Amino acid sequence: MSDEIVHRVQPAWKKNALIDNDTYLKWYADSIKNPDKFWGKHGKRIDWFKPYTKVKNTSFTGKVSIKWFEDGLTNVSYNCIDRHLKKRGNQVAIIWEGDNPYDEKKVTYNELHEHVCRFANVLKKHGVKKGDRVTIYMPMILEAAYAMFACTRIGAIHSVVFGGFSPEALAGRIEDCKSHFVITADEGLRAGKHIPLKDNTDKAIEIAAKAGTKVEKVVVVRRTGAKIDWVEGRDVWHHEEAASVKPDCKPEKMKAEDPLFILYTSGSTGKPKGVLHTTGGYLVYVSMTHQYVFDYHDGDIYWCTADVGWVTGHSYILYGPLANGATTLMFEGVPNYPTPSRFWEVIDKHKVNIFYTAPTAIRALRGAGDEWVKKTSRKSLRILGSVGEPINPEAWEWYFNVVGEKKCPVVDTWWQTENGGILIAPLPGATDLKAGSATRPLFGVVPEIVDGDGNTIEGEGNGNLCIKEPWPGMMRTVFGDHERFIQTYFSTYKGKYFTGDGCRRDADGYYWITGRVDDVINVSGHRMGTAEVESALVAHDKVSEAAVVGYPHDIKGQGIYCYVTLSEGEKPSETLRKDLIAHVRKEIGAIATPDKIQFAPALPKTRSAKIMRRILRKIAEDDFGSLGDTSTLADPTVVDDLIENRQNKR
Ligand code: 6R9
Repeated sequence: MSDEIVHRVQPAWKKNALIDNDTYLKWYADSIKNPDKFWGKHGKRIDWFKPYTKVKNTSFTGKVSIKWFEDGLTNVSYNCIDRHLKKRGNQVAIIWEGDNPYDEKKVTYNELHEHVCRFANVLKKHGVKKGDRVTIYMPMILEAAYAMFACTRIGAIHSVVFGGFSPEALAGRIEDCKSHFVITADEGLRAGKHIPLKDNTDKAIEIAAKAGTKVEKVVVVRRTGAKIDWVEGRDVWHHEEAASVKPDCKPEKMKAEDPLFILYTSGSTGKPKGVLHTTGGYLVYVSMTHQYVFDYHDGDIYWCTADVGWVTGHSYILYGPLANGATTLMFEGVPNYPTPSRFWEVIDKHKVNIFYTAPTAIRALRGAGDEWVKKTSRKSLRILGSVGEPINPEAWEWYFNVVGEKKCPVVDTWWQTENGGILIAPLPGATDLKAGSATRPLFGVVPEIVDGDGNTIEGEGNGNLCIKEPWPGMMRTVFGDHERFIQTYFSTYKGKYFTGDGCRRDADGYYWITGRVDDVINVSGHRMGTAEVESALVAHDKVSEAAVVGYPHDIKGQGIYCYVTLSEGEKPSETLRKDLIAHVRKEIGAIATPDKIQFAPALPKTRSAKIMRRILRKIAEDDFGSLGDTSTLADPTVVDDLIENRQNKR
């Protein structure tokens, strides 16, 4: 594109950079030519109890099987904690910054070791065994990190559920992986507001029990001291239990392909999928990408603003950085509390060098005005990162010019829950930047752009993004449903992993992600299946049918637009609209709050009764001049009513 803005690598970025452009090109070529040799070498960046002799054993066809380092034995908790103790026992591992700006804690690697060992022993004491699923429903507090590491230490599989999800959503996730253990807190705290996590957990456990999954133990961390209900024999206090067990716990020797964690994510159909990641390949991949994408050097203070409930929190708050012996910052609060200066104040307070956040936050803070940024120093900053959704060039430029004062490279990192770690991103000392492009693939990643008919597009072009070759950090299966894994990711284009994203490759070989091409929407960086919102709506007794689409939203990236057809005899009203919004929040959580609800007497359908979403998207975008062919509709007149009553009139 002619209007693209290029920012060349500055001499200062190159000076101490780990990777320059020649190295990138050479390593990339090596990684593609001989993956066994390349990963055989880089697999040694983590410690192994028993070294691997096999590196790669993978197939993207047939039953799809992905194994890396399969005969090696290792442990994630050992690699992220124990192996650093000799050299950096007294170095701060995690800086915790509370919701309240006066709350902070610093935990050294020695202290982290003891906290994690105690937590692991608490889990063992209450019957958690290797391979068991443990659901973690926590606010952004240190104990969330201890709990995750404790699971990895004893070989239990954690399933972290974002604290913003509703009891119903939590129950579904407990049930799906048959998790008999839950770790939670009395309450969470965000922007001064209290989130009733234990109360939600109690409700979720009841729902899961009705569906046949019995939760046996709940470990409760005290965060706010709020009054909560207590089930004797089932609920235990973390602080009491942790004080009662030994401060040491031997890490379990895990096979490289033993499951590490499950993380539920939304797709275009059905319930959220339990994405399963395993041990060895995942840790090699996240530690390597953390080091090179953020040009991480010993001593850097690193801050990723994600929540541990999302994959970014797993890979780039905890596992990647701590595998590298970093100091990582964990933030309980939100970007605009108490004021829109919060991020920049935290950066100054803790001398943050590397800062990684989401476009939705960047857009919101840009909207709040430059003065909130300019009153802070930010002189410690060296690298800025972005993740979660496409970053529009205006937001990118603001991040670069105003936040980074033209001195810090912006690394726009494209990847997905399924990927484990970053797949496409610039390297600070190597890659010229273009605002809005995730630039080039990382080592071992072979992107392929495919058209609607499955033909590969070479060179410049636009289409659907696939990945042709396996990489060590990728998911291995959908928990409990390998067939769904094959169907979802490997059946659209045979032998290729299909990402669900659209993408353009420019003349320089740079990748520009254009957003999802399926029925997944991205609201403030949170991934949501439109089908999930639809099924929440039709679960309401006054709704007979619903269709949900995304529309462009200045701050959130996409907003949620719902077309709702009411049951016979029901009448549209403001009260019902509010009721439906509350209903969706209850079923899924606040992140799924509908932005617009349009009562529609009928939805546009083809003669084979398929809802024509293309038309609904256009109307939601207030772009009904270009509806395209409507002649295949069973009843073309429904469209007139939809246009007439559209909610996004300009
Ligand atoms: C890590 C994460 C994945 C979806 C992905 C894509 C979008 C993420 C992006 C991006 C453009 C980026 N996405 N990073 N789009 N540029 N740098 O966000 O995982 O929650 O699974 O979402 O997010 O659409 O397919 P996840």
